[in-house]
Amino acid sequence: NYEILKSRFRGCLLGSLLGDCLGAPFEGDEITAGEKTVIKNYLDKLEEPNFKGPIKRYTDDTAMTRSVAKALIDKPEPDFKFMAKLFVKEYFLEPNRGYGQNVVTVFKKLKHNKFENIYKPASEQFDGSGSLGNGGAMRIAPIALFYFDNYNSMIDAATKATKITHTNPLGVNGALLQCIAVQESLLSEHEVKLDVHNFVKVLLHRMKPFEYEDDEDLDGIMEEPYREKLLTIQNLLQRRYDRDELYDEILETLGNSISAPGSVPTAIYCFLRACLETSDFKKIFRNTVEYAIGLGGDTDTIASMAGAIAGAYVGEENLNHHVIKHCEKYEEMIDLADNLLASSQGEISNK
Ligand code: F2R
Ligand code: MG
Ligand code: MG
Ligand code: MG
Repeated sequence: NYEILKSRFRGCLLGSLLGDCLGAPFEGDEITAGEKTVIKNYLDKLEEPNFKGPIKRYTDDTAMTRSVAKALIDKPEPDFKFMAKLFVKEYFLEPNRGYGQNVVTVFKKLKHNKFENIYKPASEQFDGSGSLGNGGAMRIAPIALFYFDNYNSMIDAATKATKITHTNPLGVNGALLQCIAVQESLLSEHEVKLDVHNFVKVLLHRMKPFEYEDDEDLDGIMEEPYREKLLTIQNLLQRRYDRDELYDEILETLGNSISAPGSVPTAIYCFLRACLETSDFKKIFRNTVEYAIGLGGDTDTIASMAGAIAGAYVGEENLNHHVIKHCEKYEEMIDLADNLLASSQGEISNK
């Protein structure tokens, strides 16, 4: 159904934007119990219809997500050189969006070498091991949307889009896991309560081939880090908790870092935890984002990834529109979502 998909596409991209804009002020923070109340009050305030405040700026997470979406809209037969050019163009237009030092090296090399080999600069990062940062995962949502009805093409495109900056298997597989999670949540029906345990089972099953394939590359490191983390999520979800119980354990086992393995499973957990707590869709979205920011560390990115997953599930109408209006360029995000849907249905070949 087109209207349902439209709502889910919008929910996903707005959720991603909202998580980035609202999480960004806390990036790098260690969050104390007192600060959790500050975050709650901050979100409550933004939900007030008449609250006026400065526009919440987005960061690199959204800048790159927008480029991925634009690339797919303009070139529905995917063109990853074009995507790389959009990343670089966007960076040089607005370098002060909170990009990491290392990824900037990739952008400069791509430009310097005139995009001759779009995967070479990334493969040279970190002494040739490639980046395992979460920069691939943080921008992947538009690929999950565009290829919502074509799993194999989605995996292929997600891999190629990620390798422009992140070639380490942990960086790539983190982006794949986030992509799969967004697609799974997009396609989950509203008629029955989301089965969180089955959701994790699906992810475990889908990640298997990628982690086996990478065994040799990961020589000496944990062989199936993402599947191990998914098992941890399963365990955490099965245990009784109240709001703050398990907090330290989540930080210890899932993490809140700038690395893909230390943030993608955490984002997924934030969403599933919220689904366990309530069946009110509005609360699922709000609680997902609030919990993600409350974990501290890479707050913009974890809240953005969690927001994309939650938004794809609950749909636009369950995001608070007063909050959305505080986020920079939210109208453009809605247009991107609509064009992405039209483009994925073959309705516009060029826009
Ligand atoms: N860059 C940031 N945030 C830090 C900026 C400081 C902050 N504003 C503050 O002062 O509070 N945010 C944005 O970057 C993250 C995405 O990063 P990306 O694009 O993956 O970058 P990079 O540099 O490739 O990787 C991130 C770090 O991971 C470690 N790392 C990666 N690969 C490694 C390897 N093979 N070996 C060892 N370490 C590796 C490095 O420390 C990298 O710097 C998002 O949070 C986005 O919001
Ligand atoms: Mg950022
Ligand atoms: Mg990098
Ligand atoms: Mg970040």
